[in-house]
Amino acid sequence: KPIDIIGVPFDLGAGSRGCRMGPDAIRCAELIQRLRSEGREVKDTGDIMVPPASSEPVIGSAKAKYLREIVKVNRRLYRTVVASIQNGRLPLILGGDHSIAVGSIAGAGQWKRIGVIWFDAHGDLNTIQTSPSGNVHGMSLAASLGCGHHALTRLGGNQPKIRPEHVVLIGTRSLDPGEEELIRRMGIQLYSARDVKRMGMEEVVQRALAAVSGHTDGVHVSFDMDGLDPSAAPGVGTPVSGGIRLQEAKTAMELIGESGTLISADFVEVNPALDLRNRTSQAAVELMCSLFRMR
Ligand code: DIR
Ligand code: MN
Ligand code: MN
Ligand code: MN
Repeated sequence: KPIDIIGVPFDLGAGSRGCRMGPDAIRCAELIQRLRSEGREVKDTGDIMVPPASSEPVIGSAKAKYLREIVKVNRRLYRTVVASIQNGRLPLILGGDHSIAVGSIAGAGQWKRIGVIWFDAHGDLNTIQTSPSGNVHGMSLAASLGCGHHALTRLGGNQPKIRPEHVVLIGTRSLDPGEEELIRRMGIQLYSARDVKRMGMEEVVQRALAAVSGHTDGVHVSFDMDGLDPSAAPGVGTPVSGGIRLQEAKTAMELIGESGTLISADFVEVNPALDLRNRTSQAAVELMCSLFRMR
């Protein structure tokens, strides 16, 4: 399928500013040229419009910073992703912080039953009740599962956008107590960074694909660059040591690409203001080339 690049220059869901520059930094790492030299047809659709920050991050009592802005961006992204898929194309979303996965997953799941593979150091399974920070990028996977503030869970329809048995986390190594609880309660499959070291990425991805693509129409990949070890991806807002190696992640992308199940993908949390010579964008481009390699 031809690829639609969709930039989302938005960082109000994160605790630190700067990943709004992610889409352009990834373009500067020659994403389009590299995907074309992999033989893919690519259209850069540009960036979606993002609202400015209100003066107060928290309005009312809901403990979710910039919730209004986040809902606005995600509604636009949701519509853009739906249109791209309806046109027979494959949306490739460039973040931006991970709160935008709410819109991309709602869009990808609009007509299809999707599974999700979520690469991240974190779970992003907090709700306004459990979040220690109030940052919505730590709540987006929970919202897609139907848990959390209704402004997020009802975006693109009232139903949960994904089922817990069709979600797999990979690379996890920093979970809050409320997230652990949700994982246990919903029975979500998780392969920590240590599990990847112990079992090998091939085994992990085979198991993940079996879970997410068995009873679904296809797979959405959501890749938080902090899932990688900080030595490979230093330009992220919340680095955690002991992450997965770039080569391991490329293997994962190749296996998912080869499976032929991909519906859409997002690559998020690239923060050029914290990066070293755009290394994190370069790593993201390597991963996308592996995912979209023609076979
Ligand atoms: C933390 C950090 N669990 C939170 N989450 C991050 O604020 O909810 N997710 N950084 O990517
Ligand atoms: Mn993360
Ligand atoms: Mn199933
Ligand atoms: Mn994340």
